[in-house]
Parts: sequence; C-alpha cells; structure tokens
Amino acid sequence: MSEPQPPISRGFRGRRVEAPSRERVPPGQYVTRDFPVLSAGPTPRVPLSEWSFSMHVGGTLLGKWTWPEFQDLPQTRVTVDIHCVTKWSKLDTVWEGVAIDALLEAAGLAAPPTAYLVAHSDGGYSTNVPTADLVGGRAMIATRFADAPLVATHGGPARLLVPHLYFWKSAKWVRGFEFIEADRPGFWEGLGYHMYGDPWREQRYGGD
Ligand SMILES: Nc1nc2c(c(=O)[nH]1)N[C@H]1C(S)=C(S)[C@@H](COP(=O)(O)O)O[C@H]1N2
Ligand SMILES: [Mo]
Repeated sequence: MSEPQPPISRGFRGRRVEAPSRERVPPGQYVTRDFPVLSAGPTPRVPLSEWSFSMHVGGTLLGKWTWPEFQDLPQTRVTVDIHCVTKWSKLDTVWEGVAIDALLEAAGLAAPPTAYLVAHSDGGYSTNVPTADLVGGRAMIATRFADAPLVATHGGPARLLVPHLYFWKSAKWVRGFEFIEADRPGFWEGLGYHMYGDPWREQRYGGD
C-alpha cells in the first residue's frame, strides 16, 4: 500500500512523535483532541427514574430494563477511535456500558432476531444499523465516557456506540431498538446520508 505522504518539511519531522499513525485515520479525516458536540436538536433530559431501554420486534417486546436493572447487566470497557462524517476523528476514547451481545443474552436471545434494526432516541432521532455490526463485541450502549457518567450533551444517560461506522450511527439518548427485517433509513439516512456509513470507504452520502 502506498499512501500519499503529507507535505511535512524535514524540520517538523521531530514533532511527528505525537502524530497518530496514518493507518488509524480513515481517508478525509483529521484528528482532534476536542470532543465536539453535534446534535440535530435540543438536548433531551430524562430523569433516571423515568429512563428505560427496550427492544421490540414487530409488536413484541423482547426485553426492557430500568436504569438500575441496566446497571446490573454485565459492563464492558472499550478504548476505540471515533469518526464523524464532518471529518473529525478522535482517537483512544474510553467508554463503558453494556455490550449489545450482553443485552441480547439478557433477553434470552442467542442472536439478533432480524438482519437490521433502528435505534430510537429521546427527541425523535433514529438511525439504522445492520445487526451483524452490533454483535461480536463491536457495539455497546455506553453510559460512561472517560471514567465519568456520560454527560447529557454527549448522549447521557446512555448512547449507542458503534465506533467502526461514522459517528452519526452512535445514537445519543438511545432508548430502544426496533428490530426490522428490511433495512429502513433513520434520521440522517432519510436526509441523504449513507445507509451503512463505513468511514474507511468514505460512505458519507447515499451513492458513495
Ligand atoms: N440523538 C442523537 N444522536 C446523535 C446525533 C443527534 O443529533 N441526535 N448526532 C449524531 C452525529 S452526526 C454525531 S457526529 C454524533 C456526535 O456525538 P457527540 O455530540 O457526542 O460528539 O452523535 C450522533 N448521534
Ligand atoms: Mo456527525
């Protein structure tokens, strides 16, 4: 693989000790240390006493957890890179929460019941993801970021985290999964963003 090298003069090469290896950053992305907030609407604030997470298929409830019940599920910690379609990437972000594998197991499911799901959030946001992308330790419902409870602006109390897809798939304020047989666009996908959103293939918009 021969990638074009950035035009860095020799005198600056010493500073690249801190630079991330280029193989870690998808095409078209730049690395930031900030954590930008991107929300399509106001930040919803639901008291934990009223919070729950539920999973449905068709009209059937597959599982539902209150906040204390959710805390009792097996917790996972991951360190991952995240990539926003607006071109910022943030490396080595640390999250804790419940892996989707653990959620399915808690609902008594050996595997996802359908090939796709739509994640639904407080405030009306939604996003579609193939269920195969959510299992095998690749996704979680995150409730903690950088060793602290996830703040509301970044999706607290709980958000979906699917770090291998563009970050719009990581629905903030997530409250439930609707399992569906045939893929269906969520909020951004319905406005022209890609149905899958692989940052390594730059699947930003439909047709990419
Ligand atoms: N509910 C909800 N989730 C959302 C969004 C949103 O507007 N509403 N924006 C998405 C987009 S485009 C990005 S890049 C990330 C931003 O997450 P952050 O604000 O924690 O950086 O959240 C995603 N999840
Ligand atoms: Mo985004």
